[in-house]
Amino acid sequence: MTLTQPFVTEVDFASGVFSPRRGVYQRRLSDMIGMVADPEAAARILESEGDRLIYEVHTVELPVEEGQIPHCTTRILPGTIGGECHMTKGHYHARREQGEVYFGLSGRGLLLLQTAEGETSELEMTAGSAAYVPPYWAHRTVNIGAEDFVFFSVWEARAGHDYGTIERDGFRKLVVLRDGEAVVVDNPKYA
Ligand code: S6P
Ligand code: ZN
Repeated sequence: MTLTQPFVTEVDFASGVFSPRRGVYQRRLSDMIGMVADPEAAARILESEGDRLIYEVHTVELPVEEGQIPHCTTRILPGTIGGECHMTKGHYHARREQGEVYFGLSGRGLLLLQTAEGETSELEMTAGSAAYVPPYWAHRTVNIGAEDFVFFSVWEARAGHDYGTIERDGFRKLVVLRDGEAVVVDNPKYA
């Protein structure tokens, strides 16, 4: 066990930026090819406009050990890929029994959840929403507004991330823009 020193981070609600800056990573269109419903549409955008930023994550760096509580912000930019709203990759926790809490900071989002047994849930999030991701639910967030959607997450260090299951099977539900409105539809390609 490491004795971690207490620390405080200032969070900008509009952008999710941490001060002082700690860890940051970005996911661009090229990182999302295996996750979007229409990879050909993604390839066309890549060709015509380049590798657009889809989301970025500001995070603290903590040892992966029992009792540590990682936390981060995620900023998802507005936009669509082949009609599908910008979203995170989505994952199960590698340790399925670990849950998580999300807190909305700005913009409008949908939190998509699903279980391996086939249950699904969609929760709307805005600034001030505290959403609970219970154990055993895969989770993905989607920007359904015209501004950045920014939220804060808190989880247990040993939860880990399983992206492979979602990359292989997809999510059961997709969020697409129809006449300017985000709607949740069944994913015709769900394995
Ligand atoms: C971590 C938590 C979030 C996501 C982040 C990016 O357990 O659920 O911090 O990591 O929103 O999404 P993803 O699906 O690319 O990890
Ligand atoms: Zn998670």
